[in-house]
Amino acid sequence: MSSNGSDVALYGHWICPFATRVQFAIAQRDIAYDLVDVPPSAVRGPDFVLPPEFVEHSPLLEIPMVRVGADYLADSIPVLEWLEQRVDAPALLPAEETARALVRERMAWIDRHAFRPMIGVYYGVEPDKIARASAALAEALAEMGRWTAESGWLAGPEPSLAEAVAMPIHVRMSGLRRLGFDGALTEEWTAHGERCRSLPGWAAVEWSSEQTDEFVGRFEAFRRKRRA
Ligand SMILES: N[C@@H](CCC(=O)N[C@@H](CS)C(=O)NCC(=O)O)C(=O)O
Repeated sequence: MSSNGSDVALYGHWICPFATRVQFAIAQRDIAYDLVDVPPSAVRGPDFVLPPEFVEHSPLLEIPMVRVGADYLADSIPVLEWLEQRVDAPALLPAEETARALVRERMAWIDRHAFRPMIGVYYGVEPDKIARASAALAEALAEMGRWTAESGWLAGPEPSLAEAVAMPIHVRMSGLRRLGFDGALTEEWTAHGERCRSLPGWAAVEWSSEQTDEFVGRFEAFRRKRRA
């Protein structure tokens, strides 16, 4: 049992950007949790055995999955929302309806317009595909930078679940660069990244240079294999 009366476990892995969203939110809200390391299938060693409760409760066998007490849920954005309801801790979703709607709209926008091209950059094999994903990502990050003009944050006056959804992009930016992301970043987006680094949740998700190297190395190997 944690100090806030909940009992939370995150089934995830550092390299998974969807798990990073949830881990950031949990840490930012100062929720005590256990981390159960479940690497994505491409990263699992041959002897890795999936925890039985993960097999039972993650319908697509995807991380992140979260347990609160005896209940389980998978899928990052629903999990972020669920944790807001289930765990009594500082909120990242505002109480007021209009403000809440803005956060939700922006989470969905980031998922579609920034996350997809971000994944397109590192899963890209052909240079023209990588270049197209890169241009789309740069455009999305410029738009997100514009959202921060007023308050410094993506959706309202405080850090919110929109920050949680976007955080993996900041975490892996230097890796994305090495994998071919060549878009120009706006000052607003870069300043948002700096602001995010000062949040308490950042330390839980930040990558070491070894983690960046591993991320880059895995996707370089993936490209070599595909091109062979
Ligand atoms: N829509 C899901 C996507 C989660 C997802 O794609 N997770 C990947 C790892 S990054 C996964 O578990 N893939 C299955 C596998 O590796 O076997 C979410 O937002 O949580």
